[in-house]
Amino acid sequence: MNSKIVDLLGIEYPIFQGGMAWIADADLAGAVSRAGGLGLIGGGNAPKEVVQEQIRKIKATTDKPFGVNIMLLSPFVEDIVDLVIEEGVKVVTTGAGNPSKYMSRFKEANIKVIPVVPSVALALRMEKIGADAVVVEGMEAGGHIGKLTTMTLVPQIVDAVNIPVIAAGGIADGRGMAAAFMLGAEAVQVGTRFVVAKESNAHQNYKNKIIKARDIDTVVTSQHFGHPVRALKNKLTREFDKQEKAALKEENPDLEVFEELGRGALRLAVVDGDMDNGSVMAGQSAGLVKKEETASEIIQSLYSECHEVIAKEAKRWANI
Ligand code: TUI
Repeated sequence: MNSKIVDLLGIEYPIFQGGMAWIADADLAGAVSRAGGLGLIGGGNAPKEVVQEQIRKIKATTDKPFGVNIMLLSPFVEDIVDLVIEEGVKVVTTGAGNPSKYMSRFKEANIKVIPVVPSVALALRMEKIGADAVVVEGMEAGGHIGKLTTMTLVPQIVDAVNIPVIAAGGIADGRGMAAAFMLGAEAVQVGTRFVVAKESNAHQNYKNKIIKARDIDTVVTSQHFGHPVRALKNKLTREFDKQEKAALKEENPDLEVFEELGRGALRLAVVDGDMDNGSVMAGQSAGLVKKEETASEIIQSLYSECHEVIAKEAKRWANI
């Protein structure tokens, strides 16, 4: 198959691994890149030295293209922008905000910039200021999300912009990947299925919780205050719900409660395996994720299933 994104980045398969904070380290991203996808190191809220170590580690294990995801709400965002330029990183994705003020520096450094966008307006703005492509992420995704679904947002952005679109949110197998291509995407980004990759250092409890998850097991917290986040239901999400219900009744709710609840919660789940008090971020596709596999097996399975279902469907339409 041909894909503008494969050509733009020099990768083999039109598959990105989501730049998930705490999870997307050099081991996972390196495995994805070596398998022919685009591995991304998730900057999250990590300080410069930590991300630098991961960048140096991935460079030591592969010559294939990789990228860094810059989480724009990070207190270290300025440092991480400096870092990707200093380290000669070739691809940057951004999330959780508008990267406009860094764009000229990225472009001067010849970095391919691929912002994650939750709306047509932001996609248009990103195209105007020189983004090379956009990741269009629907609210099926895990972690911090926008309001629209992948099914409705991808085609609207495909119609609005001329740069390539990478679809994200809800894609965990070849059927979802094929559907994204039908909507006009040039590539897909997959998060939740890569959390359970063999090379992923996420705590085994985290992986098991995703593998056990059913269709209805994710919830969105902080819908009304702060940043909406999709995660697997647990004691922490129930506590968020309780605090939200209380806050909705107040005239001047104390939003610090939400900051306090969220602080350190992702680390608690990913590193310590605390499935009660940790934030077990995962997308709605968790119900589709059934087993631990290598990154290479995941990419091969996505690609071959996608090919298979497209060929099968084309056959059904061939004589019409
Ligand atoms: O960023 C993500 N997913 C994330 S970030 C994260 S860390 C975090 N944890 C708790 C609260 C907040 C962050 C966990 N998961 N995905 C990409 C994404 N970007 N989703 C939504 C957006 C987004 C939202 C608003 C992108 C741009 C945007 O622009 C607003 C503006 O300023 O125009």
